[in-house]
Amino acid sequence: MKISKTRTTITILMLSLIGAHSAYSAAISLWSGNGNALDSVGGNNGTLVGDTTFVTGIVGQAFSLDGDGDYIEVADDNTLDLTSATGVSIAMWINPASSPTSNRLLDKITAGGTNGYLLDIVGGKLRMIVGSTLITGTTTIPSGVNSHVAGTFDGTNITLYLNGVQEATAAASIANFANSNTLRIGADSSGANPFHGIIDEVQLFDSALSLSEVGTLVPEPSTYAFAFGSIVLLFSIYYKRAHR
Ligand SMILES: [Ca+2]
Ligand SMILES: [Ca+2]
Ligand SMILES: [Ca+2]
Repeated sequence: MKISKTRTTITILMLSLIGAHSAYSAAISLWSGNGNALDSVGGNNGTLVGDTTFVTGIVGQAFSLDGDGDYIEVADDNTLDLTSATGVSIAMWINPASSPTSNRLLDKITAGGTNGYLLDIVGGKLRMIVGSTLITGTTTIPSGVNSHVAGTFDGTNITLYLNGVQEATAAASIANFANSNTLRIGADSSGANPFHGIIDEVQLFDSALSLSEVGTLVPEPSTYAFAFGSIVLLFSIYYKRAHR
């Protein structure tokens, strides 16, 4: 009786961990940086520009950009022309090699224009632009540290998240939300404002992620390994006690 109850508890715990990922919104594109610039969920494969390369990242390998002419380029596609009807979310891991100042993270907007969306760093802080509205975070992004950054737009509001914590939110109005620009990771539409450092697991969604959905993207793999290890340890302790 005791072991059956324990097994039920363990099963629920493990299913919760698995379900934490599967029940949430799916990205339309994921550039994992695992040795190539391919989109592992959509058809929006990228190409490397400059001497962009790969290094050990947060999840497998990551894009490594030297801040001088390096970025990832993705051809325009209708699936990337997101609208206020669907919303948009951008999420990724970054680890700046030097103190970030003005650095594009993901860009699908004409530089200085109002026809798309971007997530970048300005004045060392996270920023998202959707159409004509911009919002800036409050925390200075550190260099040499993994930070998870995300920006969401639900058709009404833009919200920024740093490491799963909400940074800022503001109402946004969108006039024109589609363009023929190349999508770029690590530079703007003219190749300027380059990012210097590591970018990993870049995800683009055609919906607004919730706070809890952003939260599921944040734990680093070592955190999952620790959680899984803890459950296995607990199970073995309960199992041994039940069979004494
Ligand atoms: Ca990766
Ligand atoms: Ca370079
Ligand atoms: Ca287009």
